[in-house]
Amino acid sequence: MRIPLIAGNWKMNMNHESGKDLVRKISNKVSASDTEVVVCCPFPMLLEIGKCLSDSSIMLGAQNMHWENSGAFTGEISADMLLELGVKYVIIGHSERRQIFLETNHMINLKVKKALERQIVPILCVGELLNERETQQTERVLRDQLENSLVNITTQEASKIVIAYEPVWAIGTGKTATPEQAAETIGFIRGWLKEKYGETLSEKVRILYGGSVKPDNISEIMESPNIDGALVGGASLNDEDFINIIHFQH
Ligand code: G2H
Repeated sequence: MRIPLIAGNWKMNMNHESGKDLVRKISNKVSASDTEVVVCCPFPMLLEIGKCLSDSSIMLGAQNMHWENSGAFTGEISADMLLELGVKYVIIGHSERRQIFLETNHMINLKVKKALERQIVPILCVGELLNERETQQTERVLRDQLENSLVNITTQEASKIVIAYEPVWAIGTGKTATPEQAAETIGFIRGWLKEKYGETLSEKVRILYGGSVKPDNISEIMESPNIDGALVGGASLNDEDFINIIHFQH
């Protein structure tokens, strides 16, 4: 059985005060339940947000990390630095990192490997651009991203990964993939996992949907048995919206 996961991605939003206020409100309403909840806040807030979450079942996540342990990498953050702050999850290869900061599948692969080595759960993001979907290249693009981001990742390591399918054209645009598109594409990803790592592994890995997830579309997205949760951007910045997404099944 895969435990559902709802992860909030604050991106470059909030400050210490608004962030602490938000997580206090969320943790008051979210008890340890059958859904895991992660809050991925900006680096400078990890310490304080982590303290606010210390008595809660909500886990702390980061939005990126570097693959080296230490060294001359100005502006970068290592896995060990994240561990010191209590980080349990890290988003890797978000489309904004791929597109704006030109991260390649090779860099993403190194990050996934390092996160796994340090026992931080990587949330590996994959997804196609609008023109790729319109020209029927979605599966080719996803296969390429998955194959190259998971080079040298063993079956045992792969069982720890979370994959987030985020169609780039649905991110922050208010457009959501239809439940059928999300289910079909996530079904393809699970099929790829089965081909590469076997059926047992493919049934273990959690696959999330991301892209304009809101309280009013989460139930239909989660109808597919292949979809194990959501990576939520904009709606994770509002306590009521995020709580309603977490509690969607009730
Ligand atoms: C996709 C998502 C969270 P939003 O980036 O990763 O953001 O929900 O705002 O589309």
